[in-house]
Amino acid sequence: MSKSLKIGVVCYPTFGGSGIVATELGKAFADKGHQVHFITYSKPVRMDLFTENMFFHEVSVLDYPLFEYAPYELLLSSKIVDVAISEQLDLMHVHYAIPHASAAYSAKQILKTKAIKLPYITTLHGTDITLLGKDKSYKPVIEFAINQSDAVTAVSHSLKQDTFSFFNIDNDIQVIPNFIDFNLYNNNSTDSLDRSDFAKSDEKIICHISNFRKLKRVDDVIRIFKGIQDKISSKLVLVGQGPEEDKVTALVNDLGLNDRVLHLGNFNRIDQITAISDLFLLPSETESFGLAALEAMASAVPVISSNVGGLSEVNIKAKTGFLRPVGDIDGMVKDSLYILQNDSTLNSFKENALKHAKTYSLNDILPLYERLYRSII
Ligand code: GMT
Repeated sequence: MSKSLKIGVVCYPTFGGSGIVATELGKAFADKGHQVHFITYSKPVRMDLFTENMFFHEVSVLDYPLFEYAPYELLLSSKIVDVAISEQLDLMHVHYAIPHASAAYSAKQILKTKAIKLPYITTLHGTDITLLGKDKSYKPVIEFAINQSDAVTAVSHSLKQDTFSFFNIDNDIQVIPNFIDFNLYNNNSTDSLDRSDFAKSDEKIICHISNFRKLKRVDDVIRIFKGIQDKISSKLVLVGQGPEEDKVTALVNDLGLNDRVLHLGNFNRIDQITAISDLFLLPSETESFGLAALEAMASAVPVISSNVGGLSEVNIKAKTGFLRPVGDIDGMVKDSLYILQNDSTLNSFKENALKHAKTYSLNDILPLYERLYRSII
C-alpha cells in the first residue's frame, strides 16, 4: 500500500470556485486517509472542522499602525513554514496563483535553508491569469512563481493556452479539470427543497449562481430572464453575494420583476437549488471553467452561457445548452425559450447535461491529482 500523504493546501476560503474546488479536493483526500492541512486566513466555507484528517491553520493578519495594508503574503509564507515543520508536510498545493504561488515559493526557499524539502503545486483557476495575473503590477512575480512550481495545473485547456500566451512559461502545465462529487448530488435526497415553495407547478425556475462581480454580468442575467418571463411564466433564483448586488436589485425593480426574482444570498447547498431548477444562466465576460455551470449540469440542468474561456469545454452547444457571444441577450433569450418550449426538448437537454457532467466525476479526477502529488515528492 502506498504511504499516506501530508498535504498542505492554500486557497481563498470564501465562496469563490477555487476555494470550493480546494476544499472538495481536500475532503476527498482526507476521506482516503491522507492528512490535509488548510492554511488560510479563515476556515474555508465548505470545510467542516470536525472532519477526520482535515485541519485548519489560521493565518492571523496582524494589524500594525505602520501598515496601511498588512503584508498577507509574508504572513502566509511564515505560516506555511511553521506548519510544514510541525506537521512534516510532504507537499503544498496552492490554489489561485496570487499571492499563493509566490508565498509557497518563499516558504520552500526558507525551508531549504533548514534542509527541509517542500515541493509545491500551483493550480491556476482563472482571473489569477486572465485578469489580475497578466496585469503588469503582478506579472513578473506570478510568472516567476509559476515557473518555479514543481508542478502546475490549469482547470481548462483554454486557461492553459491563456497562461502560455500571457506569460513566458518554461514549465509544463497539466490540465486537470474541476469535478463533481456525485455523492453530494443525490436527487432523491430527503433534504431536498420543495419546488412549490419557489414556483407554481406550471412555472419554470431559472437559476444563476455567482459572486456578483462585474465580470459575471448579472444585469444580463436579469435581462435574459425578462425575455424568458415575457413568454413563459417563470421565477428567477439568484444565489451569491458581491459588489454588483445593489445595481442588480435596482434593475429588477426597474423592470418590474420584484415578484418574479428571489435572491437567496450566499448558500452552501448549491445542489438543493439546482435540483429544483430548469435552466442555468452564466453570461460571464470571462470564465476559465464555470464550476457553477457544471454544478447545475450535475443536477441535470441545461446551461445558457457566453462562449468565452473554458465554457465551451463544459457546456456543449445544442446538447447541454447553448453558448453565445458576451452581451448577446436576444440570442440567449431565444436559446432559453427553445430549450424551455416543451417538455421533451427540456428533458433531452437535461439528460445530456447530466451525462456530460458525469465525465467530470471526482472519482476520475482524484487519481490525477494523487499521481501528480506522488510524482513531486
Ligand atoms: O471568479 C473568479 O475569478 C475567481 C475564481 C475563484 O476563485 O472562484 O474563479 C475561477 O475559478 C473557478 C474554479 O476553478 C472557475 O470555475 C471559474 O470559471 C474561474 N472564474 C473565472 O475565470 C472568472
